Amino acid sequence: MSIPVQSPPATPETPPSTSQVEILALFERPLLELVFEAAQVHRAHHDPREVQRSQLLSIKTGGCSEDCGYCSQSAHFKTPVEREKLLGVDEVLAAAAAAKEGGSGRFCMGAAWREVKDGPEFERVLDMVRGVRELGMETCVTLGMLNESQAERLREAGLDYYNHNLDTGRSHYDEVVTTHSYDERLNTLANVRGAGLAVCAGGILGLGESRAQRAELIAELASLDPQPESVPINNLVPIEGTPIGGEQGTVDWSEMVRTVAAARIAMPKSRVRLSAGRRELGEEAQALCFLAGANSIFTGDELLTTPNPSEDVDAALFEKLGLYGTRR
Ligand code: SAM
Ligand code: DTB
Ligand code: SF4
Repeated sequence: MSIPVQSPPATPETPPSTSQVEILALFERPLLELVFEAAQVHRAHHDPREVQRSQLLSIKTGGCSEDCGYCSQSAHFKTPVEREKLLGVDEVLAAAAAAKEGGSGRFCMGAAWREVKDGPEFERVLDMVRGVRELGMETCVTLGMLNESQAERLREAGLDYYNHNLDTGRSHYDEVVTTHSYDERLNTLANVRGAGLAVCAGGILGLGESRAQRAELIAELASLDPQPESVPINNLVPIEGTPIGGEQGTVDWSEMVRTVAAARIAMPKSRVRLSAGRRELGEEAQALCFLAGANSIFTGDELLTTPNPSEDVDAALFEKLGLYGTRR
């Protein structure tokens, strides 16, 4: 008798990790139950009235070689954003001084680069970091991918945080970007951590991802060891001319609240930043996000290329909610 030969199973999809399953279970809970649990975790690790404030500046705008499907600065899409060269150090330091005056404790400088290249422009960014440090502010940059020695040089210049987002779940990444990989993002985060810098890593909602892929993103961030000190959660700001901005729009406010809550429970000690998209969220949804554990925001009228609530609007909201802004 011949033994029937079994054909191998069809290539399985990567099974979800245990933590992804656990985090997805959080997303599936009744919203207010989830918010209550997240608020308890938040209170166990943080002063719930305190919200840290950072301010952004785009130091090099547009013309980026990458094709991130949501981004106003990609050279692949015709968007309203005009290209600008790398700013001068004096202009950046003037903006940082104004941000400090406005109550921000951290100044975050963003460049529309695929990666850092050694040379005069990187030297200029190092001078910006030194200058912002001398103003007594915390420093953060987001410059795309970087290698170990560049991370080391940034740390020596006085950099505190490096921002590099995973943006979405691994299984959705190729739908969003084709010019670099998820593993390249993780490799940069490893170089940042290896140089002793603090890690700022988060993502965006509204890229056409499923709820399971949102849970995948939070699980991936929470699995970084140590966990990121800072976790920005952005709601997509739809940009005219981009492939994602046109079609899919932003997610419902309740999904933003769920994601903040899941991030708070999975990363209890991190600062969870309610980042891009606050204008569209409105006061009530922001209030729920703060209750669910968001404890950091970007301040100032502009993010990188899009508007953000002005300082007086935020001050009125904080007053109403009994929150206070902190620099650290
Ligand atoms: N080029 C660098 C990089 O990609 O890491 C730094 C700048 S990039 C603009 C920084 C982050 O901003 C992105 O990773 C993404 O999470 C966020 N972002 C960009 N465009 C956005 C949009 N339209 N809505 C929400 N977040 C956005
Ligand atoms: C982050 O997570 N969000 C910020 C910062 N890190 C660099 C950027 C938001 C950009 C929003 C779209 C824009 O202004 O171009
Ligand atoms: Fe370039 Fe960053 Fe925009 Fe991607 S997100 S296109 S890497 S600036």
